[in-house]
Amino acid sequence: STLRLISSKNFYISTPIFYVNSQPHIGHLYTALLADAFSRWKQIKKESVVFSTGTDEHGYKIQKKAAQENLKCLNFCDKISSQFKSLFDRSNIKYSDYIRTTQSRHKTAVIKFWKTLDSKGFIYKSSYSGWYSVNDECFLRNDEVEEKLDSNGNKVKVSMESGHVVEFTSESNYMFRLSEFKSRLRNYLSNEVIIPKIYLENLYNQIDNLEDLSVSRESSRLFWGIPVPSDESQIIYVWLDALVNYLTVAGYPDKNKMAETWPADVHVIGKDILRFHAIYWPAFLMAAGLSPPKKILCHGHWLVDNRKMSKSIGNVVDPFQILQKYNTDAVRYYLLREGVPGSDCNLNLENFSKFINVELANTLGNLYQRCVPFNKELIYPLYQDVKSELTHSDIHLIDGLNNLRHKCDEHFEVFNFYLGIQEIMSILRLTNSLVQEYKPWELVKSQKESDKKRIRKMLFLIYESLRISAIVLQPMVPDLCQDLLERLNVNTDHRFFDDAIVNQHDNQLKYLKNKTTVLFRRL
Ligand code: ME8
Repeated sequence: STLRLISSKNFYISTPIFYVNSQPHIGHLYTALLADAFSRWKQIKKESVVFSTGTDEHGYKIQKKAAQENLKCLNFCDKISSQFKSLFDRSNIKYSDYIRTTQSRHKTAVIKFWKTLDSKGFIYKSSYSGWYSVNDECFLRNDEVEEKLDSNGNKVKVSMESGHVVEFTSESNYMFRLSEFKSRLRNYLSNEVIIPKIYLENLYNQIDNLEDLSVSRESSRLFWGIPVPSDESQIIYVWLDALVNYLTVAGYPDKNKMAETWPADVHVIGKDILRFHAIYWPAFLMAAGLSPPKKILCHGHWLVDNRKMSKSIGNVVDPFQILQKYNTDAVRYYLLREGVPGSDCNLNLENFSKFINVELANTLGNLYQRCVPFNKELIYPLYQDVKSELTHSDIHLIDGLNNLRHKCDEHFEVFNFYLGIQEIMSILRLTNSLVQEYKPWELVKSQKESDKKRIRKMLFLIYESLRISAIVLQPMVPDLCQDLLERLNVNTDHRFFDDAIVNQHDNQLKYLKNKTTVLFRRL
């Protein structure tokens, strides 16, 4: 076992670190949920996982916001960072590391990383003039800006990508030799790094136009950040600073620690920050002699009633509010059930209740309720008791149940939680319709010996269907599944991938605990 410890690498999954310049919204929660559900699935498959999330706390926007609120930068960051943390705690996001870029371990990592890039000849000083977007903290080429009218009717230049106003700036900066990485980046991306594939094409176009990248800002303008080692007049570019968080979590620069975690297995991000993760970050890592991430999961944005969430429209959804109104599992279920990573998703509160009521309360909850009246003796039949009586439809259901974990795995491994959920619901519906044919409301009153046999068989199927579904539903609705598995009296070490198979060798008595209360209340 010592050998295994030394050679085994953790599965490393991350969310972006979130800017503390605004409060958490439903989009941030979605990203964290995708990573959380994935991480839980890996754990169900008995892999050891490092799952990081946290906050991005340096940069001009934050410096400005803190000043507006009359707070010291760090105090302002503490305040917002703790809101993200409590959102994640409240939502059952089971991260293993919460990183903040203001932590000293992170500063050490950034400085070491900068020095490595510098010593390998990838950084040079140059003066820069061009368009700068304060909001996006990036420079833009002429062909990346356009003219627009602002709310007062004045002509302004804006970034075509983000729509944020840009200003013409001249300053002296350190540059990173990004343009040297074109072919290595193309090669890297050709290895199915980006999931889903649809986000790839646009990246190739961007690589064709790559120029060197400014990686510092004059500290006269921006003080809230990590100074360039040996040149205090410059602050390290917030995106370089932020991206290094993934290394900090992996224990960089400690090689022994890193061996357990690096390279990252998957960075989960929204489409707005794909360029930073799929172009800049791998290039930085290659330059530093480190491996780039194995996969990048990119997802679309949440719209609210088909409109972009924005403060000016006033339709930003506060996740705390919906968590309060519904419950954690309902919110998790809805976002993962309705979210399709390869496209934008639409939040609609009517659909919200519909999914929860139809699928969790009815399909799952009612199946559970079906077996409650039969639970008088508290004893459930074993496979041996029923196997000689199985019909074609019973066997069809059993086959489906035995296959379910593989179907889920296929979908969950590429973050298509919605498809896995659909498989689970479809097997639960199949169970429900089979049970319907047994006419349980008649069976419950019957004293006939032949009916007793039917009851045993039906209960066996219900029990196994509930147990297996609950195991594979754990990543999405952990509390509900824990409750259900406890009612079904399933031991905590039997809630893993390999346990999600119809039990043909069991000799333990099964019974329901806490059977009388409703499993999942309708919204
Ligand atoms: O970009 N729908 O932080 P950020 C879905 N600090 N997801 C959304 C969303 C929406 N409408 N809006 C935001 C930053 N997101 C940097 C990251 S990483 C080294 C540094 C999610 O607070 C999505 O994942 O602006 C997006 O990528 C992330 O929040 C951006 O968060």
